[in-house]
Amino acid sequence: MALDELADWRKSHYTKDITQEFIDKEVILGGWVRNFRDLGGLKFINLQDKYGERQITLKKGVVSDEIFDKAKLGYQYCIMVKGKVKRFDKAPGGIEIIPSKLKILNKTPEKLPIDMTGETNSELDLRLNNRALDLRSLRSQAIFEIRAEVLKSIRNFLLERDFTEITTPKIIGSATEGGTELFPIMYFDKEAFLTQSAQLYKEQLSGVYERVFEISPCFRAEKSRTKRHLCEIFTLDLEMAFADMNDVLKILEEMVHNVIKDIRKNKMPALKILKMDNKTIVPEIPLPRYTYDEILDLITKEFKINVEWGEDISTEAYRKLGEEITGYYYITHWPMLIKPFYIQPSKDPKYSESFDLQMGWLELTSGGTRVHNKEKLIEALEEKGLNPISFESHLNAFGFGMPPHAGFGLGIARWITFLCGLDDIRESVMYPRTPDRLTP
Ligand code: AMO
Repeated sequence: MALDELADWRKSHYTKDITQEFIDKEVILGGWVRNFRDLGGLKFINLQDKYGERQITLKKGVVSDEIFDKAKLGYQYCIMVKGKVKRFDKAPGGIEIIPSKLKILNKTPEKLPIDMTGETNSELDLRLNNRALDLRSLRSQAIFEIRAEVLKSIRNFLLERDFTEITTPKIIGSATEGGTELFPIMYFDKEAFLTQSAQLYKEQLSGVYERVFEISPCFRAEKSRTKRHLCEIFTLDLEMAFADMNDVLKILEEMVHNVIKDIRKNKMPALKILKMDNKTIVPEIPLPRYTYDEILDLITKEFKINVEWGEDISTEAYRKLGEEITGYYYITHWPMLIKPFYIQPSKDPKYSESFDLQMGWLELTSGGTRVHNKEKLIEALEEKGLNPISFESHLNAFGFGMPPHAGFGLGIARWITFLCGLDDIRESVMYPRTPDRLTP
């Protein structure tokens, strides 16, 4: 079968635009065949575009024989339809389109590698292998609609509060988080690295624009094969000058509250597709706050899991913690021993002015008050076994009146995983990168 040309056809609307007000009007829709039924003298096509779907109805005798015979379609064929909008209560949205013309722009193999009708769940790796197709599914569409809403809501929230959106380099000359987990690259004839976080630059820019944020990719060369780790992550990095950890805790919990309110307000259909409409609840703020010591007490005394003071909390302990504390909460004042050089020690220097935002067992964010005194920052680097010379250009910025500042980094994919009720973080990223996955 020869394919049709696009020629001068253009969509008049998206499926979402076609409401009852369009009854008897002519429209041109374009998209993919999500489903079709052939009942002999009657054919139904579910045409799907980026926003949803509409039913195209072809009844022998009502539409021309030419178009009736042409409508031999396969799943995910790319089509355009010109037709009249009619009321039909049994169709989705109470509307059907009676076509006068049909263009078949592209075809698919008879058997698709994954189920696109939503009737069965294909295995995630198979879906990821065929991601451009999989992303058209209603489930994937719902996930990425929610992701878009989260990003929009974060931006609106921060821009309204005097934050400036910054962009910082992703190719760097030395480690930002100090030490391991860097991807080396060749930068002409020199070795360079992909950035692990916007940490150093956002700190420097807090000394310029006072309140800054960036939503950008960072790269973690960890060989962690878990359902919550990626090698290319996307983080919200925020930094505030003339502020300490308490100001950051406040702005972060307000932002979380606001984002979830926006999702509930604007993305209820997507939440329903994901069966998260009753589970995505706006948290009350202020969020509960626990110190590291309090959490350690709970883990060792109540759960009887052995964690030495000064150690990170194990996955097993986090899992148990998530059963006990189900919502969002902060863990503050971590041992300085396990925090990076840029974090400010507390009055008792065993502890630090740092925090994590947790959602049940999952860590979403870490942050804290930073060291802004240049001499102290040099000492802190040395204490962590890092060479201040490698950080020379960063340290320079601290010689020019760096204000006290604090901030956080939030893993967008981890948050989406939770908000959409996903089992595996890879589903929350369009093209995930893990130790085992570099394509598509
Ligand atoms: P951290 O390294 O804790 O802090 O990263 C911040 C947040 O990013 C997410 N995250 C990840 N998500 C998926 N896969 C990974 N491999 C991964 N690693 C981290 C987590 C985490 O909480 N510069 C500091 C932040 C700051 O202090 O401002 C930083 O990068 O959700």
